[in-house]
Parts: sequence; structure tokens; C-alpha cells
Amino acid sequence: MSNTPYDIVIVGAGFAGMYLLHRARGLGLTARVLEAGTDVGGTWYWNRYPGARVDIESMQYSYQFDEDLQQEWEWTEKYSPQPELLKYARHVADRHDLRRDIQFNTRVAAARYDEGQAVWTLEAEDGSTVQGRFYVMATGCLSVPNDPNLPGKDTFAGPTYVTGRWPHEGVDFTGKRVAVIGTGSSAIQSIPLIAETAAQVTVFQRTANYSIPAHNAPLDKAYEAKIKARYPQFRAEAKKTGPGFHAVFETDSVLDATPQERERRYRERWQQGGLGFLGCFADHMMTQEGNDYAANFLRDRIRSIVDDPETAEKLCPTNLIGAKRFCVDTNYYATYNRPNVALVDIRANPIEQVSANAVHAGGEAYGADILVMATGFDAMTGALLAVDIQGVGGARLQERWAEGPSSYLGLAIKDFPNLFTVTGPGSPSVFTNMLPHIEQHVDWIADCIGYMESRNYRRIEADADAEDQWWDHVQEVGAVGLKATVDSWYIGANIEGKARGMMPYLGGFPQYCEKCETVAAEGYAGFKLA
Ligand code: N01
Repeated sequence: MSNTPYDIVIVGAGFAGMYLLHRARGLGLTARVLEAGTDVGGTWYWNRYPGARVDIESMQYSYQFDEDLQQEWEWTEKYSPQPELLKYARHVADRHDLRRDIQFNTRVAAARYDEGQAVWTLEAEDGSTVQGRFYVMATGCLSVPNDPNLPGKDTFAGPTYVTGRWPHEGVDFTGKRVAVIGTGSSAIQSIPLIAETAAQVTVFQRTANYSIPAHNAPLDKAYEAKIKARYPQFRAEAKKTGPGFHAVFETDSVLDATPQERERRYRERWQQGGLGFLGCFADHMMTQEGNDYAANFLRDRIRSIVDDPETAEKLCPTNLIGAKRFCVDTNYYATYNRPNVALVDIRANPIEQVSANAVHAGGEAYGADILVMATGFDAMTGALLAVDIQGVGGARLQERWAEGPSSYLGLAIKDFPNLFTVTGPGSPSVFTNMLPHIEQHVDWIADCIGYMESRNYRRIEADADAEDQWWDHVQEVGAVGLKATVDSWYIGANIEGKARGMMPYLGGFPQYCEKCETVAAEGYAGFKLA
């Protein structure tokens, strides 16, 4: 690595890092992207497990900064599979000649701010360093896998695969006995496909999840043409919705509807499929009674799909619907009707140990040749804390966030000057359509740096009061309704010992964008510029 300070050093070559590099060039600035993988794509580079696909329509989960690109690119399916998303990321890298400024195979271990020189020095795991005046963590919200310590896991004789670090050459399950740990989105997408070739699949479920059918299909060409005819307006409309994507969000209360009307809407949404399910009423997340109506409807669907009543009951979630991340599937529940698929309830019968060729739970040994860990991620903070980031006055992010994160707008942290986080804790992030939100954040950061350059400012830092007030607001909004009452990765509950607190901002994407715009329009209110 060179030690010439770049204007901007960016960590991560996913959709955020790629676009920021493009914006930096547009500002006439030098930028270097450091990426641990061997190629661009971020989430879609690492998550190559069978069945991995996006659960927001691809016509909406895509870049909008390049109008020619969004007109020319043709998605083949309503919800794109991982290989197509990776191909898209690679295409964008080629189209904008990004790779020449991206350094692959470089995992950043530490970053330190030198106040005298006003420069960040980033150190990679191999000891090499690179410097930049600005430093941006574009490392994603779900990029550090959770690796639970199952007793005896290291004694397992066969291969262990982690969904978020899937081998590039793929995995051949033919004739194998596969143990899958976890039943979140990654498991729900992969289990049906693993079961097609494996001899036996045993799923170890701690918490049953609600899943809605995707009803994925080849992309309707007429629909595509209709959107492309007015793409910028279509995007602008999406930005005005709470989660930042098009879906019909009704405004009336589930409590006021007749049983017939509730049933009618739930059936309609089930037929449509996808993440918009709960949008058929405004307030599923406000009362237990309202939540129960939707939850009961889905439990009935599960019972109607799964033949074995005992398995069906185990698959019926008992917690609130919508508090944990909704899953979207293709044939998930029906897969349990296959003779080669079994479900083990490890809430009732916890895993005792893993041995050379079995997973032991409830006194039974379930034979396995392959172990699949679909156990999720150290969400939101994992990738930021994986780097030892040191700001001014001895501030260390790992210490600062030991009791939970705090940030101004999910973009900046007091005592860490010239450091920006893309979709960090305190921004809507995982409650929105990630790609438009990434673009909004990158545009805000690039515009801010452009503003500083044009006025000869060299340093920007979140003001302590502004950060505290914003974080209080994030917690206040996060406590409204039922969402925070259920253990989920949104509140850090999936990682042992992790501090609890709502990490994403639940106040809505439009309100958040307006706040960011106001802050910028007021000369970066809540920031100290020097
Ligand atoms: O991870 P998860 P994921 N012993 O955290 C279980 C996005 N995503 O990778 O619920 C036994 O949801 C855990 O059990 P419990 C999406 O935002 C999107 O599936 O903690 N089990 C749970 O069942 C999603 O929410 C897409 O009791 C253990 C599972 O492992 C997020 O990524 C696709 C355990 C983890 O589920 C994460 O999804 C995939 C232990 N020690 C992912 N520890 C799409 O776009 C954990 N578990 C469609």
C-alpha cells in the first residue's frame, strides 16, 4: 500500500463503497477502497448459499444514480438471485472503471486519527497502511457472521459452511446428511434447495419465524417497460414511503375491521406475497390484539401446508409477527412434507453437543455429514467494531460502544473526526430498501465533503449534544409499539453479551431524509466544522 494520503479512504466494495468511489471521482478527489474479498459486491459477494436472493423487487433494489444504467440493465426475475446481483455489481464496476481504485484481499484491522496531521491511518491485517483525510466505513449492516459456540463443533468430521461466507465453488449436497442450524431468512431460503439433493436434512430450530411466499417469477416485460418509462418519478415516489419501497400501506386500523375484511386482506396479501404483508393495516405493531389477527392467519396457513400436525405446530411462531425480520420464501413450509426433511425443536431440546458425525439434542443423535450454520450476523455494529478505530483524546470505538452504539444520524460519531459510517446505527438502514438508502447516505457524505472542500474546512465532527439528542430520539421512536419487546438482532439480542437497544432508526425514511437535508441546508447543523 502507498502511504500518500488519499482524500478519502473507503472500507468495503459493496454497493456503498462502489458508489462513494464514483462520487469521490466526480468531486475531483482521490479515493482508495479497501476490500477484504476478491471482488466487488459486498453482501452479494459473500452470501452465495443456495437460494440466496433479494426480497425487495429488483426494479427497486438497484442503483438509480446512473439513468442510462437503470434503463439498460434487464433483470430476469422479479426478485433477483444472488448470482445476478453479483453480476450487476461487477457490471457497474466495469462500467465506471472502479476496480483500478479498489484494493482487494485487504482486511482492515485498525484505524487511527492523527490530530496533528489531520489524517486517518488505516492498517490492514498484513501490517500495511494507507492514509486518508476522510475515512468512510461502507462495511454493511449484516456482514460479520454470528458464530455461536456449539460445544464440540470443532470435533465435527465433515465440512461446516456458514451461509454468510459460502464457498465460491458451491457445495454438493448429493447423498449427504445435512444439519442446518438456524431458521432465519438465510435458512428459509436455502433449506428447500438443499433438501432437493441431500439424502437427509435435519433443521435445528430455536425460534420459529413467520415467512410469506415470494411468488417469484420471470420479470414481467410490460411491467418493466412501464416503470422504465417513468423511472425517476417511480424512485421519487418510493422515497416518500416509510420503508423506501413501493407497496400499498393502508392507513386504517386492524382493530376496526370486520373479521371478513381482515380475512379478505390477509388472503390478498398472501396471494401477492412478499414483504408488504403487514401493510394491509396500519397498526399491527401497536397492540397485541391487532398483532394476533395477522399471526393467527399465518399460523393457519402453516397448518394448511404442512402435513404432519406435530411438525406444523413446531413451525408455528409464538412470538409477535413483524418484530423480528419477516422472511420471504419459496416452498419453505412445503419442504417439511418431504420424507428427507426433519425438524428438531432446540428450544425444547437444546443442542447438547456436536460430535464427529452427529448433532446431539434432547438425548438424540442426529447423523450429519455436513453442518450448515445459518446463525445470522453481529448486526449493525459488528463490522464497525471489528476494526480497532481510535479517534481523538484516546477515544476508542470498541470502548465507546461497549454499552451499545451511539451516533449522530447513523453517519458520524463524536470524537471521531472525518469518519463517516454508511447506514450506521441510528439510521433507518435495515428498515428500508437498502440500496436507495445507501445512495442517500453516500450522496449526503459526498456533498458534505464537497461543501468542506469548497470552503476550505479540514475537519468535521459530530457535536456531543447533537449526537446525544439524536440517539435519545432513536430510542424514543424505537420504543413506540411492540417492535422492541421481542428479542431480535435489531436490538442486539442475538449475540451473547451484546448490549441491548434499538439500533436502526424507526422514524421512517422520508422523515429521516428530511432531517439529513435540513442538517446540510443549515451548514451541517449539529456538526463542528474547523
Ligand atoms: O440470520 P437470523 P439470517 N443456537 O439472525 C439461530 C437479511 N437477509 O442470516 O431466532 C441455535 O435471521 C437463530 O435463532 P433465534 C435479513 O435482514 C436477507 O437468516 O436467535 N440457533 C435464528 O433462527 C435477515 O433478517 C435475505 O432463536 C441459533 C438463526 O440462527 C438477516 O439478513 C436473506 C443460535 C439466525 O437467523 C439475517 O438473516 C438472508 C444458536 N446458538 C438474510 N444462534 C433476503 O434478502 C442463532 N441461532 C431475503
